[in-house]
Order: sequence, then C-alpha cells, then structure tokens
Amino acid sequence: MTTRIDKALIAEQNAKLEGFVKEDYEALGNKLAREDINIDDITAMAEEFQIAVPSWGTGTGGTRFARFPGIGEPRNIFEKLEDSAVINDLSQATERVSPHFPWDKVDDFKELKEFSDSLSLKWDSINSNTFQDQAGQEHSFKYGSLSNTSKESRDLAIQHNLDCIEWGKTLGSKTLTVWVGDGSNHPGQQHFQSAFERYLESMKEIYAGLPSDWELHIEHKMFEPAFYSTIIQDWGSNILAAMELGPQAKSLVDLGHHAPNVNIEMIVSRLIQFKKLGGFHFNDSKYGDDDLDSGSLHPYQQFLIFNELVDAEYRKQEGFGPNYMLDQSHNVTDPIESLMNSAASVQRSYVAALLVNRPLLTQYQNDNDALMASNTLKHAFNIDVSPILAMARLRKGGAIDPVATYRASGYRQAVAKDRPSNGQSGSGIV
Ligand code: LRH
Ligand code: MN
Ligand code: MN
Repeated sequence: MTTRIDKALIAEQNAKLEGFVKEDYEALGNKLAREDINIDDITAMAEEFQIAVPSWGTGTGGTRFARFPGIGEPRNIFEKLEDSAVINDLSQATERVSPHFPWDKVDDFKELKEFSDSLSLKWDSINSNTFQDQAGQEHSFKYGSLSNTSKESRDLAIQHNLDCIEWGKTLGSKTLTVWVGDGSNHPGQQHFQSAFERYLESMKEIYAGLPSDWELHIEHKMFEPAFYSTIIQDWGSNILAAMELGPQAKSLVDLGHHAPNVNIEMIVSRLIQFKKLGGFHFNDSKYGDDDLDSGSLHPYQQFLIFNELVDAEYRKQEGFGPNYMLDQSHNVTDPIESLMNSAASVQRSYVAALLVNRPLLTQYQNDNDALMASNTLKHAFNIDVSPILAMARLRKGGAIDPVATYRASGYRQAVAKDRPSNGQSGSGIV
C-alpha cells in the first residue's frame, strides 16, 4: 500500500504559518519593488524550478567503514519512488527521479512507469553502473570498464549502457549519464593515451545507440576509486570526450568531483560557451567527494554557479538547458529531510541569482569597477528570499515548512511498519 502525506495535514500545517508568510512576502515585495523587481514574476520562476532526486539518495548512504541504516528505509525502487513522491508533495520542486541501474532492480519497466505515473513522477537521466561487478559477471571491471584492456569487459560495459538507453525509453527519459571509475593506482600501471583511446572507442558505440532526441552526459571525477589517475578526471578530459563524440554528448558537473579551490563557476561558464553543459549533480564538500547536503558549506559558490546559469538564460544562450539533479550521501540524517532541504537550497541560489541587476553588473565590469561589481553580486546573495520560496510552495499546494510538516505526518514511523530493515538498502561510497 502506498503511504502519502495527507493534503489536509499539509493545509493544516500551512494554516499556522500562512499569515506570517504573507506579511514577510509583502515586506520583501516592497523592498524588491524599490529595485524595480516584481516579486510575483520571481515567484512564478521559482515555481517553475525543478531539480531531480537521485533514487540512491533516498536510502541512507555510508562510507567504506560503515553504514548506519535508519528505520523505514526504502528496500526497492518502488519504495524509493514512494519517498520521492513525499519529497515532491512537500517541496514541489522535485517531480523527477534519476535511477541508477542495476542498483535499482527492475523486472518490468512498463510496470515501473505505470507506478511512477500513478505518483505523478517523471524520470530524469538514467545512470549506468560499470564501476563494480555484478554477481556472476563473466568479465570483470576490476581493471576498468569502457577503457579496460580486455575487449570482453569493454563490450559488457558498452552493452550495459545500451540496455540503459532501452530501459530509459520505456520510462520516458531523454538522457544517459555515464560515470566510470576507470583509472589506475600506480604510476606506470596504465598507458594514458591508449586507455583514453579505448574509452573513446567504447563511448562512440554508446553514442551510436543514442536516439536523436537524447543526450549523453559524461561525468568527470578527479579520483576514487582510482587514486593515481582517472580516465575522465576533470572537465578538460570531459569536454574533449564530449567534443570528440558529437553534439549530443555533453559534460556533467558534480560539485564534489573537483580539486579543492577549483573555480567551478568558471568551468560552468566555459561549458555553456561551447554548448557542452549537460547537467549537474549538486552536493557540497569540504575535503573531496563528500556528498554533503547542497549549500550546507559553500552557499556563495552555489549562488555563483547559478549566477552563470541565470546569465545564460538572460542572454538566451543557444544550446542551454542543463539537467539539475542532487547527488548526495545522507549518512546521519533522514534522507527525505536532507533531499527536501537541499532542493530548497539549490532553488534559493537560483532565485537569488535572478535578483542580480545584470545591466548594472555589465556596466561595472566594463568600467573595471571590481568593488561595485562584486557588491552587486553580494547584494543579491544577501537578500533573504525565504518568503519567495515559501510562497512558491504554498501556491503549488506544497508545505510552507516541508521538514516540520514531514515530521508532523509521522511518515517515517508509518512506513517503518511495512519496511522491516534488511540492512542493505542504499549504497556504500557514492
Ligand atoms: C560518483 C558519483 C556518480 C555515481 C554516483 C553514485 O562519485 O558521483 O554520479 O553515479 O556517485
Ligand atoms: Mn555524481
Ligand atoms: Mn560522486
């Protein structure tokens, strides 16, 4: 039986806060009006904003040391969808789910599509997995998948990606995201150029199987599981591969996959300029690929990334329309709460970036007025857009305070009765 959060409960919880939200919204509306910004225009854009939930993010994550499962964790893709529906019902910003195969075990894709339709959920990018061996796998990925020296292993990895495309067609997806762990752990272990050539040859076969209205997103990551070299270690190798493959191949930026202090917003700008920005995996990190909740550590960086994205929208940049997705590991929080918080955090960055006075910024840039250019961005970042986010949710039938409403619903305790822990759901290191 599918458990949902009662609309009456959402309305009851909202009723307690609605008066305050309206007061705050009016005050912010007056403040923005002084800058010639119509708050309702911004709220309408906030209502349009969507970011996909990763199916694997609905389970508790973990590290290679341990995983501490919570109660009532989803045990399969159907239960992950149920949790995703709750996230969307309350946050009204996550109508898409991004699956990961074969982590998400599916016997009948038509049945899965009917189930997601019944929850009013859609499917975002399909993630393939050739970074581990499956039970009984004949040709191992121990020494890589798409770049493996063994043709049999490469063929297996290619076929899995082609299968992902077929499954995605049934689900109504339009994107395949390929991240591989291929690389080396010892200097000299691998011939860099030959390995990259093998990777490109394999990717060309996958690209050839892509329907004409699909995109192939390549995700780079500096390290892990390989700790000396990684085949697509940064945006340089990523864009080279995407350019080699063709216009339907684009780069995907996972915020946790760069060296510390790398200027990610500038990478985003470069990819936009060359029509190669495919999408994002949002998360935050302090040390490496920590997969912390989005905006929990570097909200200004997240805002600066959206400054580039909104700038591209503003300039009507050709070929621009990236997929937004969360990719986080929730080790100590309820994943539903973290995902709702993170969706709102990313939406906040988007809305704040909409408030940047772009003609003024351009003028300061042209005048080389570094201080005022920087202040123009900071001014928008410092505006508390919470009333806009709350109003957007309220107008769409979501919760003014998603976490409080979720807690009041007792959803997790209710599903825990039907979902005895098997200690296995979720993934290890993601
Ligand atoms: C790799 C990664 C990639 C995988 C996911 C589980 O670190 O970010 O997106 O598919 O984690
Ligand atoms: Mn990722
Ligand atoms: Mn990652």
